[in-house]
Amino acid sequence: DRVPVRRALLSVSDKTGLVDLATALHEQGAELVSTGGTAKAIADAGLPVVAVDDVTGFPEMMDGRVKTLHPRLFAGILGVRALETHAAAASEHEIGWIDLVVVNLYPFEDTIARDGVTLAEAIENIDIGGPSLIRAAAKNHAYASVLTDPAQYPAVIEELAASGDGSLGLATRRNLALQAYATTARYDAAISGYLQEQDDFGGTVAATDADGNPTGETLPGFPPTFSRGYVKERDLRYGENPHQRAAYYRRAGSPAHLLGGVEQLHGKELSFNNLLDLEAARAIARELDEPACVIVKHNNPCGAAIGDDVGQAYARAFACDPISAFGGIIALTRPVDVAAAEALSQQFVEVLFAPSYDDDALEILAQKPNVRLLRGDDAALRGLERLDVRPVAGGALVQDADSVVIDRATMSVATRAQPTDEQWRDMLFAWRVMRHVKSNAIVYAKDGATVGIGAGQMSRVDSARLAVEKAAEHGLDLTGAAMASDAFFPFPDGLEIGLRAGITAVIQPGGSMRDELVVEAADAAGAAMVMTGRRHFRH
Ligand code: 93A
Repeated sequence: DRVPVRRALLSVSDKTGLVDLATALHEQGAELVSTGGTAKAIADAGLPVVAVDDVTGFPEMMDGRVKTLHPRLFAGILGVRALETHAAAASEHEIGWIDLVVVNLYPFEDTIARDGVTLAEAIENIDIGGPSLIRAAAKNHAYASVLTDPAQYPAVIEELAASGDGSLGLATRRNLALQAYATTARYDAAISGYLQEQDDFGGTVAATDADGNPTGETLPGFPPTFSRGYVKERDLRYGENPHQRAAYYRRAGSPAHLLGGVEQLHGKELSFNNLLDLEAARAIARELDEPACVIVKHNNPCGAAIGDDVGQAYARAFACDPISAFGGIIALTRPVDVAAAEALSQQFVEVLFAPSYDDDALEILAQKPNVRLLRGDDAALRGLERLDVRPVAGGALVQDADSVVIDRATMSVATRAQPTDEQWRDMLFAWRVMRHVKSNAIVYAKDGATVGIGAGQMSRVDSARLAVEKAAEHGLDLTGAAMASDAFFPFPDGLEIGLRAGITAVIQPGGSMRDELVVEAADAAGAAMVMTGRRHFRH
């Protein structure tokens, strides 16, 4: 099951390691066939090389768009050596077998990662001949081998030398074929992902109003097929539980760093759950322009607050639910100073995420060996995640991310009482936090800090009640607080729990058949109610 490499086709954009590989192939007697730039690099190293033009009888043409797309090459790769008919066709058309294809592709991902790249430049960097060669050789791995990455060369050079006859084994060829298809799959996924984010590529859909009637406008649509390539960035020790395997993948075409640009400055390796909760904490922190702190446990916030500085914001976020905050994942929106570091180091923190750390602050925090200190600039990420994808049996559900701008101007007051400026501030703050809380979500906020969070209950009334009970347990007074509800109150009962606890302002989408009763309940208590017209479920 070993195949000696007698003839190799080399066509590489990344010339790293090329000369070493070509030398090894030449030394064991293989003929080298190559495209323009690659042939030049091989010839410059003093090795004999045949130009593809001399094999195909065609010049490379159309600015290199057509170089290797020729039956002399493809038949040489794809022919089944053991079949007499294939062998006869090969000799009739003077086709020589190609036993090894070495190709790495036009750097599409690097191209689109460059600032200011145009669509035309990106398109010119879509490799056509390369993936075809790779796929052909991978298909015919019974006879041919395929290399797609300089990192693969050393092991192959070693195997060629060790074999004695310059051959590669079946296990190697199979493994290389698998890697080859992963490479072309990722390559096309990067192209598809890129085009997906360009205007005018997803077609259009007819816009409808809330009742489903066409408005006459058209909107950009989702592409007919949804494909996104992911590339493994690192293995994780385990998943949500120790018996689950796990890894972190980044999207093909996005830069090769952790989670969109996070740097770990200190502490243990990040776990699967750390990364999951960090995502939740950062999403809320990105909503808040002020100095702010968000503490997340199990993907829900257990406290969030704005303040004069992040130290104060932390203290107020922590006060919302000090018991749950133990071992929390914390995101801050401003650099960490000494005062904040001192406050934070009083608690058991699993992960701390901030735009930066003052030197002295870092020193204080780093005294704890385990706390994972992360630095990341999230301003650049705002509004970047456009799609929300969730796997379901046999496929995935895809929707726009719920990143629509929260704008007071689109909201209306439904009660006799008009909200004060402070009530507006607390309602809007609660609203921003609330849309990241699992439904049914109820958030109570006062003076720019959450004072009660009811998350993930199957009944809205339970979320409203649990948050009040926890606030009482932690000695928090809801008198004068604002209440936010992610969807309308179907009955007044949920709202009444808040009103009895002392809230004086409530923000909710409205739109229930019984809105009138709900407004009546608010009016009876003298509370102000704002209708947003837009709900924020997070199931
Ligand atoms: O434009 S292409 O898609 N047309 C082709 O026929 C073709 N054949 C190989 N690009 C093609 N290639 C690519 O050229 C290879 O995948 C490789 O990335 C590059 C090597 O070109 P050179 O040897 O001239 O540097």
